[in-house]
Amino acid sequence: MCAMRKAMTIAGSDTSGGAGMEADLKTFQELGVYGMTALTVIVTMDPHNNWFHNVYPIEMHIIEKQLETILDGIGIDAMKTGMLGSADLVELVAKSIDRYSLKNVVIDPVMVCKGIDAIMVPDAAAAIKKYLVKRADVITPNTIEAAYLADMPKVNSLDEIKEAAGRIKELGAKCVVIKGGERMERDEAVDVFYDGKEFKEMSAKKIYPSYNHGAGCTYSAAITAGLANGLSVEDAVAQAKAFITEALRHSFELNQFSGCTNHAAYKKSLK
Ligand code: PXL
Repeated sequence: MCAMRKAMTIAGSDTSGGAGMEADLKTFQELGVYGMTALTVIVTMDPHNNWFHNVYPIEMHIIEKQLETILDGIGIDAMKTGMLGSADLVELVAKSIDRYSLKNVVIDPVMVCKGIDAIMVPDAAAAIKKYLVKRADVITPNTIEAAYLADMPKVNSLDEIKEAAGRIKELGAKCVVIKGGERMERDEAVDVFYDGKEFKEMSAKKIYPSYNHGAGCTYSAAITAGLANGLSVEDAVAQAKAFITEALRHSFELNQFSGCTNHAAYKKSLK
């Protein structure tokens, strides 16, 4: 018999396959972790209208049944959140983390989608700040989400990223990883890791063309898989950075609107 580590993602389905639970499951698989999903919303893209995203929520009672299946029925070694879509669902996730004493909790506070920098569902974002930040072993905002959580007008420079990481840590997250990403005002994509003791900068050269749809989901899923496999937070984040860097180096075009990260690239690079 083989002891398989298990991880759950509470996330939306990206029908185009690069982000959301599709990215999470592919990443879990690549890192040898058994993945399970509680599906929150289905996102479709309009090929006739500039790839416009539509979001279709799953009913709450169905999400509760999915959580019951996984948490009462099976059990997990780590979990992550993705697009939650409503304040009620954020509260349900917080209650489930407490009720089942869940460990290795990675919160990807998805509030914006590529190309749109406005917070998509303000009530859900406020609930993430109130209920989920303090329950996170690791929280992985991008610079827009970090600015919202840290209550700062903008987070673009390295100094601003560090300031935001400190503020988010004060809200109760155990460890903060802010993804500098392509929005950063420099040639390198710098992520900042802060566990309350020291700031660690992890930088990689920006890659063009940037087919980076799903990069945030993939990165946080790789951290989750590392934790499920028993790595320390620091080692899980370092492995995830290597995973996403390879996935971006081998990213590919999906169509004229979008291109996504290559989930298979990291494992191939090890051969
Ligand atoms: O990358 C953010 C994101 C998260 N989750 C789902 C998505 C997207 C972006 O399209 O569709 C389901």
